[in-house]
Amino acid sequence: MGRIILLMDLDSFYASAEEVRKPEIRGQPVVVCVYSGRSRDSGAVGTANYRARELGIKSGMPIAHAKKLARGKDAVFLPADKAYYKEISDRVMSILSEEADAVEEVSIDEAYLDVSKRSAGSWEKAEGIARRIKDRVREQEHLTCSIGVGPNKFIAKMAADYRKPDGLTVVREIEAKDFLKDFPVSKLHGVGPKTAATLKELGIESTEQLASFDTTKLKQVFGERRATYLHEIANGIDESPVEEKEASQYGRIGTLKEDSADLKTVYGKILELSSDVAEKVTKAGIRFRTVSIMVVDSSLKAHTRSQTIQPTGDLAAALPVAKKLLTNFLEENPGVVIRRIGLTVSNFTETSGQKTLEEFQA
Ligand code: TTP
Ligand code: MG
Repeated sequence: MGRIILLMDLDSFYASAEEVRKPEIRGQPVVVCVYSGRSRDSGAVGTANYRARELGIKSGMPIAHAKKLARGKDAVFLPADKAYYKEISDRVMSILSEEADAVEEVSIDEAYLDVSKRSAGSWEKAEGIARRIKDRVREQEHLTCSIGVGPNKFIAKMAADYRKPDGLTVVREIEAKDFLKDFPVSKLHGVGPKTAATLKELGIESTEQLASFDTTKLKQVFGERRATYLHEIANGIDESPVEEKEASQYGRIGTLKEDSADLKTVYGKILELSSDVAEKVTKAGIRFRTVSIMVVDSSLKAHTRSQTIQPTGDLAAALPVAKKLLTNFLEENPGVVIRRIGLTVSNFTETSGQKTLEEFQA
């Protein structure tokens, strides 16, 4: 049985996250800035919403340049609030971990999911899972995402980028080569401007050309490893597995049988979810420092409460902390009724090759 892999990417993530908590800015161009702190406008654009992209504003652009493009356009410039985006990201990743056999976080707003087992190799089932993820993320976080479904990570990624925002693109194994053939090589995931320029010198511009190019010649130019990689992706081949080890958090979120504000009932659900989280922590061999509860109330507003503790690899140590966080939440929010509850541990002290989610920091 072949694999079925999904890639989920949140749409204009930081900007959309700001629109969620500031309804008054919805409909305006929104630019989220990562300030370097040197002078007033030094730093780069983290992201721009799609309205602001229409003005030519892009991720990575100097803030001063973005301000010029936005002059007279009623645009909103906001500083990035990473802690807030990470809370949302953790809750989304928890949804994903409920919907997949394995999840590999790629960045704060992007993850690969292996759904081969649970879809039993059925593309219809896999598409159903993708739709359910989109619905759940929209309902719980009021955010849209784009999902690509494919026979491997590379095709899933290309499919996710194909239609954005709010896209869902399924590329079956038999359609993969045809799907890829008209892409310019510069648009292939993993091919940067330097590689594209070298390929152009060889007369290769389309993926179709790369797919059928003489591999011996390709190896002379790029070396064995890189040439094999390029040849394979152009042919829609990518054997790399979805690897859980790079997760920045392990969590599970679940829906209560009935909405409730009763500590015992809600904590009972946390206990139920905790065995899955414990299993992941043990399997990954990590120690965590932060325990969080994720609450979605009956009006579908999402909340996170966290506490830092001594590093531990034992989930049992997280349970009284989660109970305390829940008790405090209920006390601080009288009248709020809980619909969904989650448990997350994060802030790991030992992982193998963990990628930092702060990699975008300027
Ligand atoms: P992306 O997924 O690359 O971009 P995006 O979610 O904003 O837009 P798209 O709809 O095209 O997916 O990156 C995720 C977040 O990472 C983004 O919202 C902000 C942050 N980021 C930076 O801070 N700097 C950068 O240069 C990039 C590319 C992203
Ligand atoms: Mg994104």
